[in-house]
Amino acid sequence: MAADPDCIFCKIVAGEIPGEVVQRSDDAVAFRDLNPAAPTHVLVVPVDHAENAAATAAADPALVGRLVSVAAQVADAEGLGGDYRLVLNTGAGSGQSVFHTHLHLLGGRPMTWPPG
Ligand code: DGP
Repeated sequence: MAADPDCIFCKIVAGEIPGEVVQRSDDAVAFRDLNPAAPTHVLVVPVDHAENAAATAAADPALVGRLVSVAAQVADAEGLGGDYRLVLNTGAGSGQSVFHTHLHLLGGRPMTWPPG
C-alpha cells in the first residue's frame, strides 16, 4: 500500500506532521523517535505503508535489507562506533504500537539482554 491516510508514520514521511528527519531516500525515511529509549533512538521506515516487517518482507524482501543499510549509515553518522541495537517489533504482543513498519536504531548507552 502506498500510503494509509490514518497512519502517523505515513504523515511524517509525507511531511504532513513534524518529524526530525535525519536521512531520506526514495524508499526509506529515518527520523528521531518521539520518546527516545537511548541517547540515539532513530526509526527507519519504508516510504510505502505496510503494517510490519513481515508484510514489508513479503512485498519487497530487499527493502528490509535497505532499511538495515540506512540504519547502519545513521549509526555511523551518529558516531556509535559499530555498537547499536536494531529492533523490529512485530505484532501488538511484541510491543508494536505503530502499525507501519519501523526499524528501531538504539545506541549511545550499554544495552542489556533480554529486553523487557
Ligand atoms: P513500537 O512500539 O515498536 O511500535 O514503536 C513505535 C515508536 O514510535 C515508539 O518508540 C514511539 C514512536 N512514535 C510514536 N508516535 C510518534 C510520532 O508521532 N513521532 C515520532 N517521531 N515517533 C513516534
